[in-house]
Amino acid sequence: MAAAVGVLAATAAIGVAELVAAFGRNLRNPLFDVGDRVIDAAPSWLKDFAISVFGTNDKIALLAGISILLAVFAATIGVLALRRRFAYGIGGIAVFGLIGAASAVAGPEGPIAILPSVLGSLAGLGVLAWFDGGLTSRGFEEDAGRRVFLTQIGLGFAGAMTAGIGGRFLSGRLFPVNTDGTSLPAVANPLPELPESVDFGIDGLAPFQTPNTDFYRIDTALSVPRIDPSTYQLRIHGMVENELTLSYEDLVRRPQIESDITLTCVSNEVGGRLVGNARWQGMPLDTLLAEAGEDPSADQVVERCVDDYTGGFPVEVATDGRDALVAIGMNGEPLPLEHGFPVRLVVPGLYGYVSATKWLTEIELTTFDAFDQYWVPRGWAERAPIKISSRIDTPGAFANVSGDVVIAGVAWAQTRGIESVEVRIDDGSWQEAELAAPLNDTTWRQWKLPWTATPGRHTITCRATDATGETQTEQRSRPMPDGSTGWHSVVVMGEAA
Ligand SMILES: Nc1nc2c(c(=O)[nH]1)N[C@H]1C(S)=C(S)[C@@H](COP(=O)(O)O)O[C@H]1N2
Ligand SMILES: [Mo]
Repeated sequence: MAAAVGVLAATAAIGVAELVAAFGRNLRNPLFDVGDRVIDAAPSWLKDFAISVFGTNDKIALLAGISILLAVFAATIGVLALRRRFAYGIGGIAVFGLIGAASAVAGPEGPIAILPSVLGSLAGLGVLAWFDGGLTSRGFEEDAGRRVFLTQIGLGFAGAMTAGIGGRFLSGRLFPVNTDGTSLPAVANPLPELPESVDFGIDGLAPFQTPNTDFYRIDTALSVPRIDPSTYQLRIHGMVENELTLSYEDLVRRPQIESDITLTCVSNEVGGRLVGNARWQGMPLDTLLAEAGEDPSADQVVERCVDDYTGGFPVEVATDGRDALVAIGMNGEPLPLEHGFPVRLVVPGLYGYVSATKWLTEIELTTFDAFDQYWVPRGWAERAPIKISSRIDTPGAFANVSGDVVIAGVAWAQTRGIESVEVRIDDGSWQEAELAAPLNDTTWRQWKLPWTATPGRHTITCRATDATGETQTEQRSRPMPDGSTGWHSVVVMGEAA
């Protein structure tokens, strides 16, 4: 029973912290704050593992893991405090409060950021004190005492959950980030509408353009950064002649272009879904760099973000004519909060971790010798061009198939373009798939192949060749350190037609 009191104390602490956090623009629940630091400190094999096992649910898994650990600690503290000495309870809660406060105080809000941790800890202590002594004096062994206790615990949990859920509900409502009121400026030379020929429109096949709400999301931020566009600034500095500082208004007023670019995460496993295609709007990075006047001895563009994430990629990639964009729009809308509002970078042909930085605040010209971006010390490659890849979308794994079916999928080799895709049934010969029309060399291409399924179990395999003539290697490799390789296969069950 003392254990239940401990867990209730922790729940109350987190619930109150969440509620308090709702009352400041940059205040955060210490659980998220500490979680972010755990993510930053975690060894890369663990992150790699988390992404490969839980995919884009990796954060939910982390939070669940933290919650279970916390519950065990809380139960122990409860037992120690109520059965041994109350001082253990004070000590235990103080440790958590201090960890929360310490990790918060480094943030943009300054000292006031410890408020959620402090008030949360006090709530936890309050719960412990309330039950301290009461357990024994009220005679838990008697039915009446037990009923009172269980009622109080039940009410306590209800109260703590209400505070937490209320806080969640209020957060972002008290201090809304006005993305709706932000409208995209017109583009002088808008791209024509996407031709129908790029999309076969097959059920189960990823659409050519990924809707914003379906776009994969990968980042190390547990709670989405909320940047007010009215105070936003982008600084371009480092090895440049004239440092530039641009407000969101400044960026919006500059000439805009649109570009269709397929983004890919380096953590994408063979057959994985960490890839999506959008029409991005923004300004070309090379014109901004030219305006700043880059020092020719700089060889790395480093990006810094509000969540302390950093990216880094070769200067020549920014200036070789591809559409590297300081982007403010995605599929005709301002960037969604999860995808970097108000400003991010999108660079065709490079995996997202080095280039597609969200919530961007600084672009710094430097050298590869002088700086390693976020993932490099964690074992990922410094240079990260996207590898040629192809995926079977339909039929799905272990689908029952019969008669005439269409095998279809997508293939990508950004900045080279896809030349052909071949498909093999079991150990048969490679058959050339039909490709949807190419749009440009920075987007993926759909492919399809009709097939008459025969009874029994079949393995379907695909492989792509890019416009330089390179074919995907059969050799399987893990995403670490510079992207997965290998052919994607699915097993299907043929039934008599
Ligand atoms: N600020 C910030 N930007 C980031 C990241 C991050 O953790 N923080 N992750 C990168 C990674 S690994 C990828 S694959 C892309 C994914 O962009 P998306 O979430 O819009 O699909 O964002 C990149 N930009
Ligand atoms: Mo990524």
